[in-house]
Amino acid sequence: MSGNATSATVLGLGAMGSALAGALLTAGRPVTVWNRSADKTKPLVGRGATAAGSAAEAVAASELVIVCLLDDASVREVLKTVSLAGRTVVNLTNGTPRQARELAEWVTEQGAKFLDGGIMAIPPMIGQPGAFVFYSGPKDVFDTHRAAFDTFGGSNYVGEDPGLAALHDLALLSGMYGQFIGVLQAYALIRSEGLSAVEFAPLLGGWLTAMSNFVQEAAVEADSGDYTRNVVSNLGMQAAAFENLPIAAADQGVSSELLAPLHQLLLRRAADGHGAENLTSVIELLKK
Ligand code: FVH
Repeated sequence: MSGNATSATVLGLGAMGSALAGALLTAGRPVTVWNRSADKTKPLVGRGATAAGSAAEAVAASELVIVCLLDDASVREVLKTVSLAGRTVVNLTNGTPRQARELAEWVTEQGAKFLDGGIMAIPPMIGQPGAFVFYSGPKDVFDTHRAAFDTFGGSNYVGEDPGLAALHDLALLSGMYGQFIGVLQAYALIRSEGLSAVEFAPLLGGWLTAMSNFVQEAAVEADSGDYTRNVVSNLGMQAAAFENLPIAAADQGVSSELLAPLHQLLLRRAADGHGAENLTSVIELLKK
């Protein structure tokens, strides 16, 4: 095997792959990089990285191969051109649990070890406090390379099943996009009267913080399936109040399409006789 214990190869030098390679360089590790568009290797070469002429050459350079491409299809496309035997492939490309499990199986068949990961950071956060990455796959493989992973941010190992990192990643992103939906709708409503979103922002931030207990309270109910305890603001009341959101939006010339799915679920759950429960009981309608 070529390379040494502390070297790493990074396939994919988009915004995130470049940040990952940069963090490894900052930590003093020898790094070999490859990108489909070769010009993106230049800034990293300027910092000491070695640019490989092909993905195969890059994979040959290090036992540890970090993959950060656009999506599962691009990962498959690149990996099928290289020899993976004896390598450890760590896929930090965003994907689904099923994609991770299928890729794990294929990579293992090629004679390589595999971990999947989910990056919970934007590129400038890599190597900074607050960044963290989920990993799943064989624990001994995670332990072997943990020091390299820690250069990216916190390393959060979530289990042997390779699909679990993507599951955790997508669950957090679901929460994030749910919050983004609310923020976008709030600002569209405020702007419909020409008011300043910037001036309104502290009110919104404070309100979301005040409501953040919901995260923990809903978790307890989601686990137990009991939505009847400590009911303060019941679902029926909230379904009725929610009605005003699309009506007001229409009056203000604002679309309510971001709100419509939750509105429909609240109405269905209330019609099914669960109006006296907590709003969390909508989860029952999300289960298939
Ligand atoms: N950037 C972010 O905020 C998020 C944070 C959380 C994790 N995501 C995921 O990270 C993956 C990479 O994201 P990125 O930000 O680096 O994305 P781009 O800057 O668009 O770079 C894409 C790279 O993928 C290469 N690529 C695309 N298709 C192919 C292909 N068919 N064959 C080979 N390489 C391909 C592309 O190459 P090039 O266009 O420069 O030649 C870039 O290297 C991603 O899964 C995020 O969801 C980022």
